[in-house]
Amino acid sequence: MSKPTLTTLPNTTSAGEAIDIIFRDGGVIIENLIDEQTLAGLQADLEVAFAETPYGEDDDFVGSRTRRTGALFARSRHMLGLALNPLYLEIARGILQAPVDIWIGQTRHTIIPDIQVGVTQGIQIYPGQGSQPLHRDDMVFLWRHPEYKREGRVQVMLAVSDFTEENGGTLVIPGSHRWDDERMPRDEEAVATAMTAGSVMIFIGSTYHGGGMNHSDGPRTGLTMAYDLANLRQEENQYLSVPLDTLREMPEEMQRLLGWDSGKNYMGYIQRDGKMINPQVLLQPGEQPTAAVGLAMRTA
Ligand SMILES: O=C(O)CCC(=O)C(=O)O
Ligand SMILES: [Fe+2]
Repeated sequence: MSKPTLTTLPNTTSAGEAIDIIFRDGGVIIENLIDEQTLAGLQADLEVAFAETPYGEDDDFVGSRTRRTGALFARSRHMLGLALNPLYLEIARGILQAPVDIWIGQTRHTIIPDIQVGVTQGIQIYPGQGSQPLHRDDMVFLWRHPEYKREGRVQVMLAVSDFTEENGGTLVIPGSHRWDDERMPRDEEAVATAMTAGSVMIFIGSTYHGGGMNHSDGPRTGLTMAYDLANLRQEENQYLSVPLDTLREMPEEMQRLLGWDSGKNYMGYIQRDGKMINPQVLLQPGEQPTAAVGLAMRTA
């Protein structure tokens, strides 16, 4: 029996149709989502960023034949062409902004959650890179399935170069968004995302996926960003409430408790020199050690 694959839709599809398919399969491919000018701009800006980005340090998750760059809204004005793409934004809002009913006193209020950008990353997979372990990106929130009964993240993977099975097009397990947290993903259940540059794969945080093995003779370049539920953050924004000079005088434990921290699930990292590092190092005096955080992290 052949494996289930993701559906490919034209960019003229309605958000409603795409959302139905995402809820059915966990993701969908949309052809030529962004225009040629945006694609060319992102290609050029990412090329500059990757030229100064070393390979990742480990093969546990980030890939030692993979370059990763971040802070993409600082690096490219063309990010707006992706982030404000009406179809992607409508799909993200349609999935994430499911209303929540609460009581305040005896009055019932319906809250529409806000959404915000949760992550940006350029990912360039080179020949020789093996496949990434399959995972759910909502692991950063330690999301529980099916208990949470809603989605926390709607992610887009833009093909900056063509994605093929041969060059490491993102591996996805269709339908895996419905699995509980006990079920282990198996490599043989995953299918590669094949799409031309400018097309995207839109998927939800609960779908198992991972970078594919590149056994072609050239790099595969992808750009990912996510819209997340904006309530998954501090109520009072501590980053903007406490000046850096005040923070620097505090014990490290307090700095971490104010949010200057990131753990094994990567939540809160910043990208530096190809690594995802803990923001707490920015508060340390002098030369800053930049040990990578994440699943392979060796220090707290
Ligand atoms: O590069 C890819 O295709 C997917 C990468 C990924 O899923 C990740 O790094 O979380
Ligand atoms: Fe991922």
